[in-house]
Amino acid sequence: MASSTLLRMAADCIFCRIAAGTIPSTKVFEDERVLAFRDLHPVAPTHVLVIPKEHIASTAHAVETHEALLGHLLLVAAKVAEQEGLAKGFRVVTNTGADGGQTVDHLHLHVLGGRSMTWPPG
Ligand code: DGP
Repeated sequence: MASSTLLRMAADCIFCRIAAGTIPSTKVFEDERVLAFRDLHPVAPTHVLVIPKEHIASTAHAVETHEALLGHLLLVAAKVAEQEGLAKGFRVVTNTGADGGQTVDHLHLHVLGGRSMTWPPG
């Protein structure tokens, strides 16, 4: 295995297992560093999660060495939105920690679209 594909994984992390392919998902985009797949409980007509394959628990756990990866995640979110035909707009959300509403402790971007979003979020 190439060293670039030796990614850190966390035991008992659902999204690490999805990234490894041991839990199935409906993939919409994948490259060496990230995976995008449809959310199991969509809250919008389009609801895709974009995750790093490397385990990072949340935005709050990201460090300087993740800078390029974090930028890549956002670019992939935009690519997914284009691929999904969200020309009228979309929302990218990353819930962080208990008060942020995070339920899966593996950093992920929600790409939401296909309907008009409200503000402020609940
Ligand atoms: P958050 O609450 O921000 O941590 O978002 C976690 C999202 O992950 C939530 O919208 C539901 C989704 N989710 C949880 N488990 C699975 C799973 O096994 N497969 C898929 N596709 N999505 C999942």
